[in-house]
Amino acid sequence: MLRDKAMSGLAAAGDEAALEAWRIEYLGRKGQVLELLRAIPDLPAAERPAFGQAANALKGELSAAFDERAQAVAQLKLAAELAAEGVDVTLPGRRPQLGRLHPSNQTLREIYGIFAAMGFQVYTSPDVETDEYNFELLNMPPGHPARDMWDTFYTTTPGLIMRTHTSPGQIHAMRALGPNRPIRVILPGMCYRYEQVTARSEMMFHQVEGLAIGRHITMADLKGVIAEFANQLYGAGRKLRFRCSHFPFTEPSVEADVDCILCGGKGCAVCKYTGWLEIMGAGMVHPTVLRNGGYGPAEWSGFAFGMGPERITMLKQGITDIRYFFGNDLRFLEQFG
Ligand code: FA5
Repeated sequence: MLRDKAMSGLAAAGDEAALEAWRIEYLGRKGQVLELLRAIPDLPAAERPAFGQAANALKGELSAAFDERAQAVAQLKLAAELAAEGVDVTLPGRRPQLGRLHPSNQTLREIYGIFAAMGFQVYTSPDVETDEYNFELLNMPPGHPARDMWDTFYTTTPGLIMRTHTSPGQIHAMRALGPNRPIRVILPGMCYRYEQVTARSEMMFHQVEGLAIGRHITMADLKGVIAEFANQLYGAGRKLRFRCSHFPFTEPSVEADVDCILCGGKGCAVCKYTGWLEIMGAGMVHPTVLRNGGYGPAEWSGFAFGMGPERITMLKQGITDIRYFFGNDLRFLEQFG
């Protein structure tokens, strides 16, 4: 009778509070089972053993049933909690935002690939330069009028500047890799110029310099390398032309043009109706520069060139304003992936 009542009470206890009330009621110190045990001494002696045994058995049975029920109730509670905070697997997933290469870096990698196939290694040199490397060793002593071609950011440390072009890397490369060995390197990096920022000109932009030094290098090698590069980067069959130019660190100096990739040479707004697009400055390394790099000009010769990947990217992608490149506007950057 007591057992049945206790068991059905236990089955009905659905939470921790009800379980605790049940435990006190039946198994507590003043609970009904201990009451039974306490009543033993009042019983006739002959009935005591059997009664005691039965009461103890009931106590054991109810304790075990209690433990079992407590465990079941705890599991139900956990299941309810999980269901409440659970993941709705039917919701559509959130697409993770993928990073992508900056358009300048994409062009840089393309350039590295083309020159790597022609045996050019990448060599990097510092963004913060000395006046000596940026100008003097490149055949522009203090006061040389050609320095005006590069408006310079000076630092508060005398003689220390932000490099205005990657050409000082030519001297670093020759001194590090020479003197008695041929060199074939490209030197990519940021350049800084105290310039009016316009749609075509930034004050911070990349350049990729090229330098080849050897015993029998001629202008024909320069032409061949640039023609191969132009065909690879802008598509096969490009026409190339060299125009006379001047850089103090090359002699002779040229500027290389390709026929306009947009109008095919007919003339359009991008090529300013000339049919040609300038792609780089270049020339044969000046004997003074060779000497400053540790190479004797009687035995060694070389060519060098310098190009701007942002301008190249603008042409290839039809970007009309260079200021987008470092404006950090995701709407622009996300278009290139
Ligand atoms: C030079 O800086 C020379 N050092 C290039 C050179 C190297 C000539 C080796 C001979 C031998 P220039 O100032 O023209 O040259 O710059 C080279 C390229 O850098 C330009 O064709 C252009 O693509 C890029 N560039 C120059 N100024 C800017 C600017 N303000 N913003 C973006 N790109 C620029």
